[in-house]
Amino acid sequence: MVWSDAQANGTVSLDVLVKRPGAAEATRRRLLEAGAAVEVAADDLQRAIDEENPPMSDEDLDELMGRNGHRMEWQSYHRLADIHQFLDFLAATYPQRFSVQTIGSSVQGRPLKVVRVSSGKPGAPAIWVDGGIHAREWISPASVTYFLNTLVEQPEALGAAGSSVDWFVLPVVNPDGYEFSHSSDRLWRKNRGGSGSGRCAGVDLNRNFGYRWGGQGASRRPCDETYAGPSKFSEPETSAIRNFVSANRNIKAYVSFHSYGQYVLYPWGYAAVVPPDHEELKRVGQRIASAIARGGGGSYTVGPAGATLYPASGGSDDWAKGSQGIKYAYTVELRDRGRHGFVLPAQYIVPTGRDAVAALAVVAEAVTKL
Ligand code: 0X9
Ligand code: ZN
Repeated sequence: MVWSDAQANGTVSLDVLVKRPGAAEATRRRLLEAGAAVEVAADDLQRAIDEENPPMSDEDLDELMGRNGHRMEWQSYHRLADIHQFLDFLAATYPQRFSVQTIGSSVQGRPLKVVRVSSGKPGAPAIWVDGGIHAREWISPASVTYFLNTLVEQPEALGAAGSSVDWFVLPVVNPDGYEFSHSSDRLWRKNRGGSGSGRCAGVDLNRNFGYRWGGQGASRRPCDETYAGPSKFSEPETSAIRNFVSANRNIKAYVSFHSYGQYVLYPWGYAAVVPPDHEELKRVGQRIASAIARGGGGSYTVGPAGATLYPASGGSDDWAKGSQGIKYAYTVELRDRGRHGFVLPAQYIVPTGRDAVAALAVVAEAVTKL
C-alpha cells in the first residue's frame, strides 16, 4: 500500500506500507535490486500505533474536567466527543468572542461544528480553517484545536492581524472517519459514505469538491483510497462546507490542514499548472514556511500542489480558489516528513500545533493587507 509519493528535483520518493507479516524484508530486497534507495521508517507499524497515543487514566481526565471545564489537552490525541466538548466550552465561556454553529451532519449523523471567532469589527475579513478531512491524519484536528486554544491563552502568537480578522474553524471535517480511525482502523482515510463496504466504503472528501471534479488523481472506483464519490458534492460533509463558505462572502483565505510531509501547497492541485497570481501565493507560502522555521518547526516545502506533490482533482483548495474566488487557498501538510508518517507520536502535537499557529498568523497578516 503506497502511503505517499512526491516528486521533487527529478527524484521520486515513495512511502510504502507492507501489510503481510514477514514480507517487509523481501520487499526491501526487491526494491534494492531494482536500484532504489530504501530506508525502513518503522519496522513494526502496529507497535508504533500502540505507542503513539498513551491513554490517560480516568482520574486524570476527571481532574482535567474539574480544573478546565473540558477534557481537551495537547499531550494526547482525543476522540471526537472531547473535541466537540472543547468547542462548546469555548462558546459557553467566551460568548463575546466565540460561538459554535453546526453547519450540517456527517453521513452517520455526527454534527459538523464550526467555531466562529469574532474580531468584533463589522466587515472584517474572515479566514476559513479546517482539519481532519482525512480520518487518519490525527495531527490535523489536534493542531487546529491547539490553534483555537492559542487564541484564548496566547493571542499575541497570532500577531496583531490575528485579532482583527474573523475565523471560521472546522476542526473535524470527517467526524465519522475520525471515529472509525480510533475504533476500528487507524489508517482509514475516507468518510463512511459511499455504497460499498469494507475497504470499498467511503468517499475521499478531498476529491469530492466541485472544481474539476473527477479529473486527474481522483478515482471513480469506490474501493480506491481516492474515490471521488458518485458526483461532485455527493457527501454531506463537503456540501455543508460548500453551503457555508459560499454564503460568507467575507472569507478571503481558506486553509486546510493535512498530514504528512511538511508542505505548504497552493493551487492548482488538479494538474501541474498554476493560476495567474501564483507568484503572490508563493510569496505568502514562503512567508508561512519561514515563520514556521523561525518558530523552530523545521523546513516546509512550498509550491503548487499538482506540480509539487501530485495532481489530484476535487480538492477543497482548488474549489475555494477556482469556484469561490478566495485568493489565498492553502493546503498545509503538517509533520512529519515520513519517519512516523500518519502515526505521529503525541509528543509532537504541541510543536506541530505551533507550526499551524505560525502559518495562520502569516495568513491573517496577508488578508488584512488585501
Ligand atoms: O491528496 C490529498 O488530498 C492531499 N495530500 S494527503 O496526503 N493529506 O492526502 C493533498 C491535496 C493537495 N491539494 C489538491 N490536490 N487539490
Ligand atoms: Zn490529507
